[in-house]
Amino acid sequence: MVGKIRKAISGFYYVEFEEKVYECRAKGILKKNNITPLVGDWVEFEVLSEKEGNVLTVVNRNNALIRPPVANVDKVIIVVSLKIPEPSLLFIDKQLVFLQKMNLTPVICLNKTDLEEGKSIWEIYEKIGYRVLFTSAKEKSGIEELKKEIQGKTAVFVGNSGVGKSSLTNLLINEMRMEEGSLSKIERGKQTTRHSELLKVCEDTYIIDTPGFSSFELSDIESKELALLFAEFSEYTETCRYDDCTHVGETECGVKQAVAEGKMAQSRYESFVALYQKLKEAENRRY
Ligand SMILES: Nc1nc2c(ncn2[C@@H]2O[C@H](COP(=O)(O)OP(=O)(O)OP(=O)(O)O)[C@@H](O)[C@H]2O)c(=O)[nH]1
Ligand SMILES: [Mg+2]
Ligand SMILES: [Zn+2]
Repeated sequence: MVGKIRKAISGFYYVEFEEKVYECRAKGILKKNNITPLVGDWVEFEVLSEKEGNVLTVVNRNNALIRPPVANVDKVIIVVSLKIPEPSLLFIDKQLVFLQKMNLTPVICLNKTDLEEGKSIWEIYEKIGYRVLFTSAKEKSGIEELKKEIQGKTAVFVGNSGVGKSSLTNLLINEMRMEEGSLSKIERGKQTTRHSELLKVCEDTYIIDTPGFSSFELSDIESKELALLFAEFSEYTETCRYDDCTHVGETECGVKQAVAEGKMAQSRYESFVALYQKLKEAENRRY
């Protein structure tokens, strides 16, 4: 039998199969092969009783994120709070680098527009070519746009704690379910999310609500490939004096020039340098 993992909590996997959920443990073979099942994974499992089972194998994944640990996502929504908590551009840029590396193009959702406009952040990312949406879960604005983004997909909402992931998730689920008129509304409490959970919105549409996190390590990325993961850099690197320009110490650098001429956002460059130095330090420690 093949089911989908809806939730993973302290060694238990909640596997959905034909509208029923089985509480499963992972069989030893998975641990031996160092495979950790993730929320969103399709798994082969055996039924032990009415409500229990064992996960036997993980079916091939399309992709797997590390932070948050989820698999088989079609769409990543980076939720940013425009105020309370204050947005961190470095955190956004780091997320973008990580997702670029994974070949996933995220949507940036600027939430809490009732508290702050956020036009300047919108400009930075819209200009690079990212899809940037404005929402207010409080005023229920921008929800239509968000709906269109996730329709027919498995979408994961990521971002710092308190930015509004769960609020947006709940709104979307209830609105989309009402339109479809089949599944019942959900009432989830207003609290800090502790576990990632795959929620069925309506036919073919799922949302994974995840716990917030503010720091994570960029692993498996080398300092010298970082520039390639900053989407807009390629427009400017042609005019770098050296082919192997790091865009950090060199003076005749197309990227630096673009910043000086106001073509590229200063904040993006600052994020690049901060992340580059972090990666470099880690590399120096390793070798
Ligand atoms: N003013 C305002 N408050 C909002 C908005 N969206 C969410 N909030 C509030 O912000 C707080 C945090 O919202 P959550 O949806 O729990 O945030 P979260 O991202 O799920 O947080 P974690 O589960 O801790 O990661 C709650 O008090 C919400 O009511 C919004 O658009 N405007
Ligand atoms: Mg939450
Ligand atoms: Zn350069």
